[in-house]
Amino acid sequence: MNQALDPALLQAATGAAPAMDAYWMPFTANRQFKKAPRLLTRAEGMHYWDDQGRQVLDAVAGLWCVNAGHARPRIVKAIQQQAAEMDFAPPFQMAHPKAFELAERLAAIAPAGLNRVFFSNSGSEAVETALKIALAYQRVRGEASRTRLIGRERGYHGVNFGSISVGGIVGNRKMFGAMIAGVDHIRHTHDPARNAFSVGQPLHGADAADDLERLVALHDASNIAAVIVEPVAGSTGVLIPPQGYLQRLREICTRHGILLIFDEVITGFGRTGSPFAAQTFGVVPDLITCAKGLTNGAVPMGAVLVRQDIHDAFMTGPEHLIEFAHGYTYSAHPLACAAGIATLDTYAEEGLLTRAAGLAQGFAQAVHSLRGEPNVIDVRNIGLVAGIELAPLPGEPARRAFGVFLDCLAQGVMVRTTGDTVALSPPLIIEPAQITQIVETLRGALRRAA
Ligand code: PXG
Ligand code: PLP
Repeated sequence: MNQALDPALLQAATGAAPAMDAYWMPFTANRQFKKAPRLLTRAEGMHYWDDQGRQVLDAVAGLWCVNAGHARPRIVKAIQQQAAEMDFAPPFQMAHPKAFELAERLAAIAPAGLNRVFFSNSGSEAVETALKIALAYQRVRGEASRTRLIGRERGYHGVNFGSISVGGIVGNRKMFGAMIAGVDHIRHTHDPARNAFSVGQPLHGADAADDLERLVALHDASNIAAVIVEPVAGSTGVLIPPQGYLQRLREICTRHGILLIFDEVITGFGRTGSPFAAQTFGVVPDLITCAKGLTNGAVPMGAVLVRQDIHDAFMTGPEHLIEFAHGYTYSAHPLACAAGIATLDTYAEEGLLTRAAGLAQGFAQAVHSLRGEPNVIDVRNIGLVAGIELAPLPGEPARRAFGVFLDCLAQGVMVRTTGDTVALSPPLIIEPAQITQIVETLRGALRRAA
Protein backbone atom coordinates (compact mmCIF):
# COMPACT_ATOMS: atom_id res chain seq x y z
CA MET A 1 0.00 0.00 0.00
CA ASN A 2 1.12 3.54 -0.66
CA GLN A 3 2.34 4.58 2.78
CA ALA A 4 1.07 8.12 2.41
CA LEU A 5 -2.48 6.77 2.18
CA ASP A 6 -2.26 4.16 4.94
CA PRO A 7 -5.16 5.14 7.24
CA ALA A 8 -3.31 4.00 10.35
CA LEU A 9 -0.28 6.15 9.54
CA LEU A 10 -2.50 9.05 8.58
CA GLN A 11 -4.28 8.76 11.88
CA ALA A 12 -1.02 8.61 13.83
CA ALA A 13 0.25 11.67 11.95
CA THR A 14 -2.87 13.78 12.38
CA GLY A 15 -4.12 12.49 15.73
CA ALA A 16 -7.56 12.04 14.14
CA ALA A 17 -10.08 9.62 15.62
CA PRO A 18 -9.88 6.09 14.19
CA ALA A 19 -12.26 5.01 11.44
CA MET A 20 -15.29 3.43 13.07
CA ASP A 21 -16.87 1.36 10.36
CA ALA A 22 -15.32 -2.05 10.95
CA TYR A 23 -16.06 -2.55 14.64
CA TRP A 24 -19.58 -4.00 15.13
CA MET A 25 -20.14 -2.99 18.73
CA PRO A 26 -21.80 -5.36 21.26
CA PHE A 27 -25.11 -4.38 22.92
CA THR A 28 -24.76 -0.89 21.43
CA ALA A 29 -26.88 1.35 19.21
CA ASN A 30 -24.06 1.35 16.64
CA ARG A 31 -25.29 4.12 14.32
CA GLN A 32 -26.18 6.46 17.16
CA PHE A 33 -22.86 5.79 18.92
CA LYS A 34 -20.73 6.39 15.85
CA LYS A 35 -22.38 9.78 15.27
CA ALA A 36 -21.33 10.91 18.77
CA PRO A 37 -18.71 8.47 20.10
CA ARG A 38 -17.94 8.09 23.79
CA LEU A 39 -14.34 6.94 24.09
CA LEU A 40 -12.46 6.10 27.28
CA THR A 41 -8.69 6.09 27.10
CA ARG A 42 -7.32 5.75 30.65
CA ALA A 43 -8.41 4.52 34.08
CA GLU A 44 -7.10 4.64 37.63
CA GLY A 45 -8.79 4.02 40.97
CA MET A 46 -12.36 5.36 40.92
CA HIS A 47 -11.93 7.21 37.62
CA TYR A 48 -11.78 7.04 33.87
CA TRP A 49 -10.42 9.70 31.54
CA ASP A 50 -11.97 10.16 28.12
CA ASP A 51 -10.29 10.97 24.80
CA GLN A 52 -10.65 14.70 25.56
CA GLY A 53 -8.77 14.23 28.84
CA ARG A 54 -11.91 14.72 30.98
CA GLN A 55 -12.07 12.82 34.29
CA VAL A 56 -15.15 10.60 34.78
CA LEU A 57 -16.16 9.04 38.10
CA ASP A 58 -16.95 5.35 37.57
CA ALA A 59 -20.28 4.57 39.26
CA VAL A 60 -20.61 1.08 37.75
CA ALA A 61 -17.19 -0.55 38.19
CA GLY A 62 -16.72 -0.56 34.43
CA LEU A 63 -19.52 -3.04 33.73
CA TRP A 64 -20.03 -4.42 37.26
CA CYS A 65 -16.53 -5.91 37.24
CA VAL A 66 -13.77 -3.58 38.44
CA ASN A 67 -14.54 -4.15 42.12
CA ALA A 68 -11.11 -3.07 43.44
CA GLY A 69 -10.97 0.03 41.26
CA HIS A 70 -8.88 0.54 38.14
CA ALA A 71 -5.23 -0.19 37.40
CA ARG A 72 -4.41 -1.58 40.82
CA PRO A 73 -0.60 -1.92 40.93
CA ARG A 74 -0.49 -5.50 42.21
CA ILE A 75 -2.79 -6.71 39.45
CA VAL A 76 -1.03 -4.73 36.72
CA LYS A 77 2.34 -6.11 37.79
CA ALA A 78 1.09 -9.70 37.98
CA ILE A 79 -0.24 -9.54 34.43
CA GLN A 80 2.93 -7.94 33.10
CA GLN A 81 5.16 -10.50 34.80
CA GLN A 82 3.05 -13.44 33.69
CA ALA A 83 2.98 -12.28 30.06
CA ALA A 84 6.77 -12.17 30.05
CA GLU A 85 7.25 -15.45 31.94
CA MET A 86 4.75 -17.73 30.17
CA ASP A 87 2.13 -16.48 27.76
CA PHE A 88 0.08 -19.63 27.36
CA ALA A 89 -0.04 -23.21 28.55
CA PRO A 90 -2.42 -25.80 27.10
CA PRO A 91 -5.16 -26.61 29.62
CA PHE A 92 -6.05 -30.06 28.27
CA GLN A 93 -3.91 -32.88 29.73
CA MET A 94 -1.42 -30.19 30.82
CA ALA A 95 -1.53 -27.38 33.38
CA HIS A 96 0.40 -24.63 35.12
CA PRO A 97 0.74 -24.00 38.86
CA LYS A 98 -1.27 -20.79 39.07
CA ALA A 99 -4.45 -22.56 37.86
CA PHE A 100 -4.36 -24.78 40.95
CA GLU A 101 -3.45 -21.88 43.21
CA LEU A 102 -6.36 -19.73 42.01
CA ALA A 103 -8.82 -22.63 42.35
CA GLU A 104 -7.72 -23.22 45.96
CA ARG A 105 -8.00 -19.52 46.73
CA LEU A 106 -11.54 -19.42 45.31
CA ALA A 107 -12.58 -22.51 47.25
CA ALA A 108 -11.33 -20.80 50.41
CA ILE A 109 -13.71 -17.83 50.05
CA ALA A 110 -16.68 -19.78 48.60
CA PRO A 111 -19.60 -21.01 50.72
CA ALA A 112 -18.58 -24.17 52.61
CA GLY A 113 -18.71 -27.26 50.43
CA LEU A 114 -18.37 -25.53 47.06
CA ASN A 115 -14.71 -26.35 46.74
CA ARG A 116 -14.23 -27.58 43.18
CA VAL A 117 -13.63 -25.03 40.41
CA PHE A 118 -14.04 -25.21 36.62
CA PHE A 119 -12.65 -22.21 34.68
CA SER A 120 -14.15 -20.45 31.66
CA ASN A 121 -13.47 -17.11 30.00
CA SER A 122 -16.67 -15.19 30.67
CA GLY A 123 -19.90 -15.28 32.60
CA SER A 124 -21.74 -16.67 29.59
CA GLU A 125 -19.31 -19.57 29.38
CA ALA A 126 -19.53 -20.12 33.12
CA VAL A 127 -23.30 -20.47 32.76
CA GLU A 128 -22.92 -22.81 29.80
CA THR A 129 -20.48 -24.88 31.84
CA ALA A 130 -22.73 -24.99 34.92
CA LEU A 131 -25.74 -26.14 32.87
CA LYS A 132 -23.63 -28.89 31.30
CA ILE A 133 -22.27 -29.99 34.68
CA ALA A 134 -25.84 -30.15 36.01
CA LEU A 135 -27.10 -32.28 33.12
CA ALA A 136 -24.09 -34.59 33.15
CA TYR A 137 -24.23 -34.95 36.94
CA GLN A 138 -27.81 -36.15 36.80
CA ARG A 139 -26.68 -38.83 34.32
CA VAL A 140 -23.63 -39.98 36.23
CA ARG A 141 -25.65 -40.33 39.41
CA GLY A 142 -28.21 -42.47 37.58
CA GLU A 143 -30.97 -39.89 37.10
CA ALA A 144 -30.65 -39.58 33.34
CA SER A 145 -34.29 -38.59 32.87
CA ARG A 146 -33.56 -35.27 34.57
CA THR A 147 -32.92 -33.23 31.42
CA ARG A 148 -35.04 -30.13 31.87
CA LEU A 149 -33.56 -26.79 32.89
CA ILE A 150 -35.46 -24.01 34.60
CA GLY A 151 -34.66 -20.30 34.54
CA ARG A 152 -36.63 -17.28 35.66
CA GLU A 153 -38.46 -14.53 33.83
CA ARG A 154 -36.29 -11.38 33.57
CA GLY A 155 -33.16 -13.43 34.32
CA TYR A 156 -29.89 -12.54 32.58
CA HIS A 157 -27.31 -15.28 32.21
CA GLY A 158 -25.29 -14.07 29.24
CA VAL A 159 -25.64 -14.49 25.52
CA ASN A 160 -24.70 -18.01 24.43
CA PHE A 161 -27.50 -20.42 23.50
CA GLY A 162 -27.65 -22.04 26.93
CA SER A 163 -27.60 -18.59 28.54
CA ILE A 164 -30.45 -17.11 26.50
CA SER A 165 -32.49 -20.31 26.77
CA VAL A 166 -32.61 -20.10 30.57
CA GLY A 167 -32.54 -16.29 30.44
CA GLY A 168 -35.76 -14.36 30.62
CA ILE A 169 -35.19 -11.06 28.82
CA VAL A 170 -37.31 -11.03 25.69
CA GLY A 171 -35.08 -8.68 23.71
CA ASN A 172 -32.15 -11.09 24.09
CA ARG A 173 -34.23 -14.13 23.02
CA LYS A 174 -36.73 -13.20 20.36
CA MET A 175 -34.37 -13.20 17.35
CA PHE A 176 -32.87 -16.63 17.96
CA GLY A 177 -35.40 -19.30 17.15
CA ALA A 178 -36.07 -22.31 19.32
CA MET A 179 -32.83 -22.12 21.37
CA ILE A 180 -32.29 -25.26 23.46
CA ALA A 181 -35.18 -27.57 24.12
CA GLY A 182 -36.70 -28.48 27.46
CA VAL A 183 -36.48 -25.18 29.29
CA ASP A 184 -39.13 -23.52 31.46
CA HIS A 185 -39.18 -20.34 33.53
CA ILE A 186 -40.51 -19.55 36.96
CA ARG A 187 -41.99 -16.10 37.43
CA HIS A 188 -39.87 -13.14 38.45
CA THR A 189 -40.05 -11.49 41.86
CA HIS A 190 -40.58 -7.89 40.83
CA ASP A 191 -43.68 -6.51 42.55
CA PRO A 192 -43.61 -2.70 42.56
CA ALA A 193 -47.24 -2.46 43.72
CA ARG A 194 -46.27 -3.97 47.07
CA ASN A 195 -42.51 -3.45 47.27
CA ALA A 196 -41.64 -0.07 45.68
CA PHE A 197 -38.95 1.87 47.60
CA SER A 198 -38.04 -1.09 49.82
CA VAL A 199 -34.75 -0.50 51.61
CA GLY A 200 -32.79 -3.73 51.19
CA GLN A 201 -34.78 -6.95 50.81
CA PRO A 202 -38.49 -6.39 50.08
CA LEU A 203 -41.04 -7.82 52.47
CA HIS A 204 -43.44 -9.36 49.97
CA GLY A 205 -42.99 -12.18 47.51
CA ALA A 206 -41.30 -15.21 49.07
CA ASP A 207 -44.22 -17.17 47.61
CA ALA A 208 -42.93 -16.50 44.08
CA ALA A 209 -40.61 -19.46 44.75
CA ASP A 210 -43.67 -21.71 44.87
CA ASP A 211 -43.93 -21.29 41.12
CA LEU A 212 -41.30 -24.00 40.95
CA GLU A 213 -43.83 -26.38 42.45
CA ARG A 214 -46.10 -25.62 39.47
CA LEU A 215 -43.40 -26.82 37.08
CA VAL A 216 -42.70 -29.87 39.22
CA ALA A 217 -46.41 -30.68 39.09
CA LEU A 218 -46.37 -30.25 35.31
CA HIS A 219 -43.22 -32.21 34.45
CA ASP A 220 -42.54 -34.30 37.56
CA ALA A 221 -39.28 -33.70 39.42
CA SER A 222 -37.79 -36.82 37.84
CA ASN A 223 -37.46 -34.82 34.62
CA ILE A 224 -35.90 -31.66 36.04
CA ALA A 225 -32.11 -31.26 36.32
CA ALA A 226 -31.55 -27.77 37.65
CA VAL A 227 -32.84 -24.29 38.36
CA ILE A 228 -30.70 -21.23 37.69
CA VAL A 229 -31.33 -17.79 39.19
CA GLU A 230 -29.38 -14.65 39.97
CA PRO A 231 -29.58 -14.09 43.75
CA VAL A 232 -29.91 -10.38 42.87
CA ALA A 233 -31.00 -9.90 39.25
CA GLY A 234 -28.62 -7.25 37.88
CA SER A 235 -29.01 -6.70 34.17
CA THR A 236 -32.78 -6.65 34.23
CA GLY A 237 -32.79 -3.67 36.55
CA VAL A 238 -31.47 -4.65 39.99
CA LEU A 239 -34.21 -6.85 41.47
CA ILE A 240 -33.58 -7.70 45.12
CA PRO A 241 -34.87 -11.08 46.36
CA PRO A 242 -37.84 -10.77 48.74
CA GLN A 243 -37.21 -11.90 52.30
CA GLY A 244 -37.39 -15.69 52.52
CA TYR A 245 -37.57 -16.20 48.75
CA LEU A 246 -34.15 -17.78 48.20
CA GLN A 247 -34.58 -19.96 51.30
CA ARG A 248 -37.85 -21.26 49.93
CA LEU A 249 -36.37 -21.91 46.50
CA ARG A 250 -33.53 -23.85 48.15
CA GLU A 251 -35.96 -25.89 50.18
CA ILE A 252 -38.09 -26.84 47.14
CA CYS A 253 -35.01 -27.81 45.10
CA THR A 254 -33.65 -29.96 47.91
CA ARG A 255 -36.99 -31.69 48.42
CA HIS A 256 -37.17 -32.63 44.71
CA GLY A 257 -33.53 -33.45 43.97
CA ILE A 258 -33.20 -30.44 41.67
CA LEU A 259 -29.83 -28.67 41.57
CA LEU A 260 -29.85 -24.98 42.48
CA ILE A 261 -27.43 -22.78 40.54
CA PHE A 262 -26.77 -19.22 41.70
CA ASP A 263 -25.50 -17.02 38.90
CA GLU A 264 -23.20 -14.67 40.82
CA VAL A 265 -21.49 -13.06 37.84
CA ILE A 266 -22.49 -9.65 39.23
CA THR A 267 -23.04 -10.43 42.91
CA GLY A 268 -19.76 -12.34 43.35
CA PHE A 269 -16.69 -10.73 44.91
CA GLY A 270 -18.12 -8.43 47.50
CA ARG A 271 -20.93 -6.59 45.75
CA THR A 272 -23.52 -7.41 48.45
CA GLY A 273 -21.17 -7.21 51.45
CA SER A 274 -19.90 -10.81 51.52
CA PRO A 275 -17.64 -12.61 49.08
CA PHE A 276 -20.75 -14.15 47.50
CA ALA A 277 -24.45 -13.27 47.75
CA ALA A 278 -25.06 -16.85 48.90
CA GLN A 279 -23.31 -15.83 52.13
CA THR A 280 -25.12 -12.50 52.41
CA PHE A 281 -28.50 -14.25 52.14
CA GLY A 282 -27.49 -17.40 54.04
CA VAL A 283 -28.55 -19.78 51.27
CA VAL A 284 -26.07 -22.25 49.80
CA PRO A 285 -26.68 -23.34 46.21
CA ASP A 286 -25.17 -26.45 44.60
CA LEU A 287 -23.22 -24.52 41.99
CA ILE A 288 -22.16 -20.89 41.66
CA THR A 289 -21.21 -19.17 38.41
CA CYS A 290 -18.93 -16.15 38.62
CA ALA A 291 -16.77 -13.95 36.36
CA LYS A 292 -16.26 -10.15 36.22
CA GLY A 293 -14.79 -9.35 39.67
CA LEU A 294 -12.82 -12.61 39.59
CA THR A 295 -9.97 -10.79 37.84
CA ASN A 296 -11.19 -7.28 38.64
CA GLY A 297 -12.18 -7.13 34.98
CA ALA A 298 -8.53 -6.99 33.94
CA VAL A 299 -8.38 -10.28 32.00
CA PRO A 300 -11.46 -12.18 30.79
CA MET A 301 -12.25 -15.12 33.08
CA GLY A 302 -15.22 -16.97 34.51
CA ALA A 303 -15.58 -19.93 36.85
CA VAL A 304 -18.07 -22.44 38.20
CA LEU A 305 -17.80 -23.33 41.89
CA VAL A 306 -19.12 -26.84 42.43
CA ARG A 307 -20.16 -28.83 45.49
CA GLN A 308 -17.51 -31.45 46.11
CA ASP A 309 -19.80 -34.47 45.90
CA ILE A 310 -21.10 -33.33 42.51
CA HIS A 311 -17.52 -33.22 41.26
CA ASP A 312 -16.73 -36.54 42.93
CA ALA A 313 -19.67 -38.25 41.20
CA PHE A 314 -17.75 -37.83 37.94
CA MET A 315 -14.55 -39.41 39.31
CA THR A 316 -15.61 -43.04 39.05
CA GLY A 317 -14.68 -44.55 35.64
CA PRO A 318 -11.26 -45.76 34.42
CA GLU A 319 -8.59 -43.27 35.52
CA HIS A 320 -7.11 -42.82 32.06
CA LEU A 321 -10.40 -41.50 30.63
CA ILE A 322 -11.54 -37.88 30.54
CA GLU A 323 -14.36 -37.59 33.07
CA PHE A 324 -16.12 -34.49 31.70
CA ALA A 325 -15.93 -33.70 27.99
CA HIS A 326 -15.84 -29.93 28.28
CA GLY A 327 -13.29 -27.10 28.34
CA TYR A 328 -12.05 -24.04 26.50
CA THR A 329 -8.71 -23.39 24.81
CA TYR A 330 -8.30 -20.52 27.25
CA SER A 331 -9.65 -22.21 30.42
CA ALA A 332 -7.36 -21.15 33.28
CA HIS A 333 -5.31 -18.92 30.97
CA PRO A 334 -2.04 -17.97 32.70
CA LEU A 335 -2.70 -14.21 32.42
CA ALA A 336 -6.19 -14.63 33.87
CA CYS A 337 -4.91 -16.81 36.72
CA ALA A 338 -2.14 -14.33 37.54
CA ALA A 339 -4.68 -11.51 37.48
CA GLY A 340 -7.13 -13.54 39.59
CA ILE A 341 -4.59 -14.32 42.31
CA ALA A 342 -3.43 -10.69 42.46
CA THR A 343 -7.08 -9.59 42.56
CA LEU A 344 -7.87 -11.87 45.50
CA ASP A 345 -4.71 -10.58 47.23
CA THR A 346 -5.88 -7.00 46.71
CA TYR A 347 -9.39 -7.81 47.97
CA ALA A 348 -7.91 -9.49 51.06
CA GLU A 349 -5.35 -6.76 51.84
CA GLU A 350 -7.98 -4.04 51.70
CA GLY A 351 -10.93 -5.97 53.14
CA LEU A 352 -12.91 -5.27 49.98
CA LEU A 353 -15.03 -8.44 49.98
CA THR A 354 -16.86 -7.19 53.07
CA ARG A 355 -16.37 -3.44 52.67
CA ALA A 356 -19.79 -2.99 51.03
CA ALA A 357 -21.45 -4.16 54.26
CA GLY A 358 -20.06 -1.15 56.11
CA LEU A 359 -20.94 1.32 53.37
CA ALA A 360 -24.39 -0.16 52.64
CA GLN A 361 -26.39 1.95 55.08
CA GLY A 362 -24.99 5.27 53.91
CA PHE A 363 -25.34 4.16 50.30
CA ALA A 364 -28.97 3.16 50.91
CA GLN A 365 -29.74 6.52 52.50
CA ALA A 366 -28.12 8.36 49.61
CA VAL A 367 -29.93 6.49 46.84
CA HIS A 368 -33.29 6.54 48.61
CA SER A 369 -32.99 10.33 48.91
CA LEU A 370 -33.83 10.30 45.18
CA ARG A 371 -37.37 9.25 46.05
CA GLY A 372 -39.61 12.17 45.11
CA GLU A 373 -37.37 13.41 42.28
CA PRO A 374 -39.16 13.70 38.93
CA ASN A 375 -40.26 10.38 37.39
CA VAL A 376 -38.57 8.18 40.02
CA ILE A 377 -41.02 5.30 40.51
CA ASP A 378 -38.83 2.95 42.54
CA VAL A 379 -35.45 2.73 44.28
CA ARG A 380 -33.97 -0.70 45.08
CA ASN A 381 -30.71 -1.47 46.86
CA ILE A 382 -28.53 -4.03 48.58
CA GLY A 383 -24.86 -3.77 49.53
CA LEU A 384 -23.23 -1.48 46.97
CA VAL A 385 -25.73 -1.96 44.19
CA ALA A 386 -28.82 0.08 43.46
CA GLY A 387 -31.49 0.49 40.82
CA ILE A 388 -33.36 3.75 40.35
CA GLU A 389 -36.36 3.10 38.13
CA LEU A 390 -37.89 5.89 36.08
CA ALA A 391 -41.31 6.15 34.49
CA PRO A 392 -40.76 5.59 30.77
CA LEU A 393 -41.48 8.32 28.25
CA PRO A 394 -44.84 7.43 26.71
CA GLY A 395 -44.28 4.98 23.86
CA GLU A 396 -40.48 5.28 24.09
CA PRO A 397 -39.15 2.77 26.62
CA ALA A 398 -35.53 3.25 27.80
CA ARG A 399 -35.23 6.70 26.25
CA ARG A 400 -35.66 8.78 29.40
CA ALA A 401 -33.07 6.76 31.33
CA PHE A 402 -30.61 6.94 28.44
CA GLY A 403 -30.93 10.71 28.44
CA VAL A 404 -30.11 10.69 32.15
CA PHE A 405 -27.06 8.52 31.44
CA LEU A 406 -25.79 10.99 28.81
CA ASP A 407 -26.41 13.95 31.11
CA CYS A 408 -24.51 12.30 34.00
CA LEU A 409 -21.63 11.47 31.67
CA ALA A 410 -21.46 15.10 30.55
CA GLN A 411 -21.25 15.99 34.27
CA GLY A 412 -18.37 13.58 34.80
CA VAL A 413 -20.15 10.53 36.27
CA MET A 414 -20.62 7.25 34.40
CA VAL A 415 -23.76 5.34 35.44
CA ARG A 416 -25.42 2.50 33.55
CA THR A 417 -28.97 2.18 32.34
CA THR A 418 -30.93 -0.90 31.55
CA GLY A 419 -34.41 -0.23 30.24
CA ASP A 420 -35.62 2.72 32.29
CA THR A 421 -33.63 1.75 35.36
CA VAL A 422 -30.42 3.55 36.29
CA ALA A 423 -28.03 1.04 37.84
CA LEU A 424 -25.26 1.96 40.27
CA SER A 425 -22.56 -0.56 41.26
CA PRO A 426 -19.43 1.43 42.05
CA PRO A 427 -16.01 -0.04 42.77
CA LEU A 428 -15.92 -1.26 46.37
CA ILE A 429 -13.11 1.21 47.18
CA ILE A 430 -15.58 4.10 46.88
CA GLU A 431 -15.48 6.84 49.55
CA PRO A 432 -18.64 8.43 51.01
CA ALA A 433 -17.94 11.77 49.29
CA GLN A 434 -17.98 9.96 45.95
CA ILE A 435 -21.32 8.33 46.77
CA THR A 436 -22.62 11.87 47.35
CA GLN A 437 -21.13 13.05 44.06
CA ILE A 438 -22.86 10.21 42.16
CA VAL A 439 -26.24 10.74 43.78
CA GLU A 440 -26.19 14.55 43.48
CA THR A 441 -25.13 14.35 39.83
CA LEU A 442 -27.98 11.93 39.22
CA ARG A 443 -30.40 14.23 41.05
CA GLY A 444 -29.46 17.13 38.78
CA ALA A 445 -29.86 14.99 35.67
CA LEU A 446 -33.28 13.73 36.84
CA ARG A 447 -34.47 17.28 37.38
CA ARG A 448 -33.20 18.40 33.97
CA ALA A 449 -34.80 15.36 32.31
CA ALA A 450 -38.22 16.10 33.76
N1 PXG B 1 -24.74 -13.89 34.26
C1 PXG B 1 -25.01 -12.72 34.85
C2 PXG B 1 -25.84 -12.70 36.09
C3 PXG B 1 -24.50 -11.53 34.31
O1 PXG B 1 -24.79 -10.36 34.89
C4 PXG B 1 -23.47 -12.84 32.56
C5 PXG B 1 -24.00 -13.98 33.15
C6 PXG B 1 -22.66 -12.99 31.31
O2 PXG B 1 -21.34 -12.67 31.53
P1 PXG B 1 -20.42 -12.26 30.28
O3 PXG B 1 -19.05 -12.16 30.88
O4 PXG B 1 -20.53 -13.34 29.26
O5 PXG B 1 -20.96 -10.92 29.77
C7 PXG B 1 -23.70 -11.60 33.15
C8 PXG B 1 -23.11 -10.38 32.52
C9 PXG B 1 -25.70 -4.84 32.20
C10 PXG B 1 -24.86 -5.96 31.69
O6 PXG B 1 -25.40 -3.70 31.99
C11 PXG B 1 -24.59 -7.01 32.52
C12 PXG B 1 -23.83 -8.08 32.06
C13 PXG B 1 -23.32 -8.07 30.78
C14 PXG B 1 -23.60 -7.01 29.95
C15 PXG B 1 -24.37 -5.94 30.40
O7 PXG B 1 -26.65 -5.02 32.88
N2 PXG B 1 -23.65 -9.14 32.92
N1 PLP C 1 -13.82 -23.66 16.50
C1 PLP C 1 -12.75 -24.36 16.09
C2 PLP C 1 -12.58 -24.67 14.62
C3 PLP C 1 -11.79 -24.81 17.03
O1 PLP C 1 -10.74 -25.52 16.64
C4 PLP C 1 -11.98 -24.47 18.41
C5 PLP C 1 -11.02 -24.87 19.44
O2 PLP C 1 -10.06 -25.58 19.18
C6 PLP C 1 -13.12 -23.74 18.79
C7 PLP C 1 -14.02 -23.34 17.81
C8 PLP C 1 -13.39 -23.41 20.23
O3 PLP C 1 -12.55 -22.38 20.69
P1 PLP C 1 -12.33 -22.15 22.25
O4 PLP C 1 -11.67 -23.39 22.78
O5 PLP C 1 -11.44 -20.93 22.31
O6 PLP C 1 -13.68 -21.91 22.85
